[in-house]
Amino acid sequence: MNDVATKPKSTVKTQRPRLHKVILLNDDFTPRDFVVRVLKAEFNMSEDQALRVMITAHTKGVCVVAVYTREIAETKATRATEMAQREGFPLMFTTEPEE
Ligand code: TYC
Repeated sequence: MNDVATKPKSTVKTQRPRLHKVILLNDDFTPRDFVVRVLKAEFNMSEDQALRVMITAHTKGVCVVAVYTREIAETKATRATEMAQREGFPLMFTTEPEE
């Protein structure tokens, strides 16, 4: 048996990092199949998931793609936006902190 006095429970709370949303914005120029291709490539989505997200942004104007810690969300949003810029499309991904 353990005869060492039990440590009092710590009152220090572990802080979980705040999560940030990656948001896909609609535009009138980027082809639908290119949006799907970017979502699959950068966010590891299936064809089905990517189609749903693309159609939601297309009809509502925006769609939350995924949530990550801040640095990962920003890196993915930048990479996905740059992928479009290289092809001459105005497709935009932004990030915002979750409440
Ligand atoms: N609206 C674009 C079109 O009609 C397709 C599109 C969908 C673009 C979603 C961006 O986030 C977007 N070609």
